[in-house]
Amino acid sequence: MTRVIHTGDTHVGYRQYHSPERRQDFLDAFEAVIDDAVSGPDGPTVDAVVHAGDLFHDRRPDLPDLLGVLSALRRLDAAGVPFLAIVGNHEATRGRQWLDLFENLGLATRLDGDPMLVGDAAFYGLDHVPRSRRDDLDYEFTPPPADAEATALVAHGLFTPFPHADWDTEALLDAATVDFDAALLGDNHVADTAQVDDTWVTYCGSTERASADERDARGYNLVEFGADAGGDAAVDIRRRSLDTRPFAFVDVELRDGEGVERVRERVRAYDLDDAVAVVSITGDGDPVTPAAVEDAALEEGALLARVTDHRAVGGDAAEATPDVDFADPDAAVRERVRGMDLSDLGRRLDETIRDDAVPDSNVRDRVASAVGDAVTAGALDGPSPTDDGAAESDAAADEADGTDGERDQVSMEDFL
Ligand SMILES: [Mn+2]
Repeated sequence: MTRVIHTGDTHVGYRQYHSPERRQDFLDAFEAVIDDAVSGPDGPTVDAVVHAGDLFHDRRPDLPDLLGVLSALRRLDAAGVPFLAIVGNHEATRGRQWLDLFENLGLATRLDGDPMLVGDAAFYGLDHVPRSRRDDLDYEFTPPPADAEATALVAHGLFTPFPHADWDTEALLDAATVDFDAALLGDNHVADTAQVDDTWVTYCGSTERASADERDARGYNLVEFGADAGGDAAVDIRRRSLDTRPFAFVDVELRDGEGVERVRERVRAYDLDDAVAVVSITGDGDPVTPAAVEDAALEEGALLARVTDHRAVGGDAAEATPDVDFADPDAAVRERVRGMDLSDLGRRLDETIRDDAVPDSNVRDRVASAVGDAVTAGALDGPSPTDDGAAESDAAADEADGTDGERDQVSMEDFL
């Protein structure tokens, strides 16, 4: 029998609501998972920790986050528990990945089309692949060793039959040259499990709330691979919850004549000690100043408050406005953009332009490089943008030296 922790979507380095405490929370959640892996009464509780992508929130994590992850991986390594991982969409770069650095240090194994045997289960990996390049995938995997009793594919993307899916699991499993017993997935932050034909397909969920609609308790999967009485592979998937930052979801429906005092009263009814207060206002009533609501939450001991007014502005006749997130408009925009049908290139450009960590002076180069990259990948039709030679030469240079083209930022290459 082989027993693993299946985790993912850790998003270490995410400074949610611009809060340094929240940023620490994401690293703490990763450490809590590692704690659970190494600290059974008789040593490690599992044979491996499997990470399904988005370990980091960003391609260029800051040093404290890197060092935090490194030290957690060292603890795992010292306990003799392998860390098997793939690359998610948040951390994907062209060229080398942080995961390659960890592998280089002997602290991780990057899963791919070749089997990685742990106990009697063989693990394979499929990094996140943008939609535009999926048609080229052949899903060819090296057959498992004869003594493997079970096979699992670790993949990052939005797979059917779960919500927001754009990647057909059934088609993937049909095309795959290995008959997988389980698919351990990342990307969708909602934990869920289903069966597709004979394969168990499961999302482990995120380990901290990366957005305010992640209301359920956070956690990870504990997955056991064994053989049933008939000798066929048996897969057992259980949820384990994590003790994360408390969130208080305060939903207030205002009636005519009610206003900020009613909202403040509702906020005060919650235990907000060190909590993130997520206040949502619907209904009618008077205009509400978010700052006045935030003050009430902070007086109750909340770490921070986020107030969203879902009501129409400008009277009954006005159309409902998009939800505005006063505490973190950037996150609100990101959520909406994610819901739109943008091409991968569009999304990359949007990320680049929006990313605070990219100095303004670098945006032009990065956009040019992203466009050049898309041209190289054949994602765009028509002639290449020859009016901007930088695009192609940048991309070509990056291909050649395997860097991300940003030597003035902390880069993985500085560590290799
Ligand atoms: Mn994610």
